Amino acid sequence: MNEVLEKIRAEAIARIDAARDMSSLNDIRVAILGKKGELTSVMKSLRDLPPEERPSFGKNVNIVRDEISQRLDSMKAELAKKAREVQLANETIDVTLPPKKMTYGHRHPNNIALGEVERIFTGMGYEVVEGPEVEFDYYNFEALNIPANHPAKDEQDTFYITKDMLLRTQTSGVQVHTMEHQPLPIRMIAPGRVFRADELDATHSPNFHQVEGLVVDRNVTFADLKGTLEVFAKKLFGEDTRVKFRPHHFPFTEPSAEMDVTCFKCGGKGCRMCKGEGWIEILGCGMVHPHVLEMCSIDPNEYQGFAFGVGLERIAMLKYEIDDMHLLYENDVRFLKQF
Ligand code: 2NM
Repeated sequence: MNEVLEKIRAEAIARIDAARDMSSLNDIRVAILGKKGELTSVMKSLRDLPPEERPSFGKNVNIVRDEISQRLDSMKAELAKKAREVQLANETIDVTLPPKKMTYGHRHPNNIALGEVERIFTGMGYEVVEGPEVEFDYYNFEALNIPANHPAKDEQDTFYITKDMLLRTQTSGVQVHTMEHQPLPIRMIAPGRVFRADELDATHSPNFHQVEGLVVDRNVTFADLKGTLEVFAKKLFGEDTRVKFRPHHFPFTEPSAEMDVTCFKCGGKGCRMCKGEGWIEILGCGMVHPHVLEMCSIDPNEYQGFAFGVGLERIAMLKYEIDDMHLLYENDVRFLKQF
């Protein structure tokens, strides 16, 4: 065989045998068999040979080309097989390993408390109604009989968005919307987020949650209010709980009261929980002011209403004995999963 051919053949075989990956194998194929490859240029030199030598030289080029080509193919198959073996070894799964412990999220104490409050009132035929957190001044203050010069309207206490729009400071606007649009009678609670320009401390936050309730019907009296809220207190804090009403003032109710419950920790004897008082203040309430009913086109001579408002954080903190409100806003699962 021609010396040049033999040199190409020997070098090619050596390079192929030394190749360790697909890309170097491909480089070798291009360098030898490609358009500008060594063997291709040798084939092009065929026309420089005497005519009688051309057939045997051509035949030899083909033999060498076939041999190199076969060698490339078998090396390619071998490398692919090795790569697959490495891959399989890496992907081996030890099914006997112990499982990883999964950590779950947890319902927030506020949300657990809300669930209880909702269950108690829906059980008494109340509907749960939601409304906007951004409210008109009219629905948050004016329709609730809160006068323009009332201290609660101060920019120190209320987040205003424009002159007549604000972040609601109570959910009462939802009751006003309901009284304006729903047929009577009404039995509803309105849970939701409310906003006050307070600094966050152990018992205050600039945004917290309230549940307010409203009943409007014929022949509704303060006795209905007392009976309803007593049932609520017993269901929420235990059947032994007793309640007491103290006169209070709200612009939107007349008469108004605050309700205390006997301390569910000490039963009324006095302890750290109730600060030695035996009683814990739990909510504000009252008979809906006739002027509030009138502004919603409800005739106070025909219909009366009672309403109340509770702070959800306060209920959660009492029920689950949480003494710092910060904990309710940090959402540390180690804290949350205790309830
Ligand atoms: C409270 C206390 C007392 C109240 C009044 C009304 C409405 F819209 F019917 F006038 N909704 N909520 C109310 C009454 C809220 O929160 C401490």
